Amino acid sequence: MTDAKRVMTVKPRNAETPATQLRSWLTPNDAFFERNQGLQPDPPIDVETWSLRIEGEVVTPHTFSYADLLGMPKDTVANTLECSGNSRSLLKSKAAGNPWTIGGVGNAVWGGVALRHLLERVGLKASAKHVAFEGLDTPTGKAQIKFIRSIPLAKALDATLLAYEMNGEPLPPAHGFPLRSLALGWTGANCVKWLHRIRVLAHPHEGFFMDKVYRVFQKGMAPEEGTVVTGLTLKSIITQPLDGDQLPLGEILVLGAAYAGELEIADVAFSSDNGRSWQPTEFIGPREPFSWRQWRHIWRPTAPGDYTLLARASAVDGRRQPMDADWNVLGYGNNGVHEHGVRVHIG
Ligand SMILES: Nc1nc2c(c(=O)[nH]1)N[C@H]1C(S)=C(S)[C@@H](COP(=O)(O)O)O[C@H]1N2
Ligand SMILES: [Mo]
Repeated sequence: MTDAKRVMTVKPRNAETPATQLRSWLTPNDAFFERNQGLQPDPPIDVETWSLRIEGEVVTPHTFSYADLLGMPKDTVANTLECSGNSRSLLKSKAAGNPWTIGGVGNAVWGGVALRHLLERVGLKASAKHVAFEGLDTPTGKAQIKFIRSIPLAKALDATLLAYEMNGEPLPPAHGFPLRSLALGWTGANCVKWLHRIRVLAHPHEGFFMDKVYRVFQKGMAPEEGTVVTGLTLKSIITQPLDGDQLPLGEILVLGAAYAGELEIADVAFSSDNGRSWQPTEFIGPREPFSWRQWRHIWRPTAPGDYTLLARASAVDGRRQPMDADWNVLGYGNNGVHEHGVRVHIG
């Protein structure tokens, strides 16, 4: 059963990828985490009747069909997608939200059209500043608030993909079929599924999913005063061995991944003595912008006992993963080294 997703809520569906499925560079589509504020369109959207409308601060609003998009220049981009709340349950002091461990993340190769091409087609007015994305999922809760998120125009033009393929297959219904946005290197909340409308705005979109959540704030602050989540935080995870494993004394292959969104990982250090000393690790697998690096280390414990294993990533700009997470009310961006420690028993 270790390979099944861990379902946290059923309606809407929120489920995380098991650590065993985070050991390869590509996360299989059927193991990829699911995060939903609303209900997935059921039955799946029909591409014959579906369309994508682009309007707002544009010169010529336009409606694109699925065939129109397939006919445009195709981009294929590897991108690690992570939920802002990933690792929340590992925080030392509790934060509200889905209790993710490390599995609210995955890496895939996405096929689609750069949003820039569509924005060039419709033409931008001088007033264009933000780009809002709207999906076709059904809102839950009494207030019936749609999941609408906007990103700055610069990000929309530089590094945003409208994806219709995931790991070489049509985008699966759970991940936004027929089309989703991907603000490359940014948290999942900036990557709207079941996309059907894009509005170019003169200002950020205002609404629950912009102003009350997906912001980093402290107790006593209004959520609106917090900063909006954007790029993934610099982080490493250990995917083998698993927390609580009992292993015989001998050589142990330690596996993990490290990622930092728009920033490249420089190296990952490993400790088996709770951070007193550090050993280098070795990268394995592809190196692509916006994607995690897989790493490994051969650990040779010399005595039986209980050990805490830690991994610490550095980025090319010299930044290092913090030893302890910066706590915030909604528990976003947990990248603490200690929080991600794995305890094992040897012997
Ligand atoms: N339409 C829509 N898009 C959405 C969401 C949603 O609830 N509705 N959830 C967002 C969040 S918070 C995350 S983390 C990612 C998760 O993408 P996945 O389910 O494909 O892993 O989708 C994002 N896009
Ligand atoms: Mo998320």
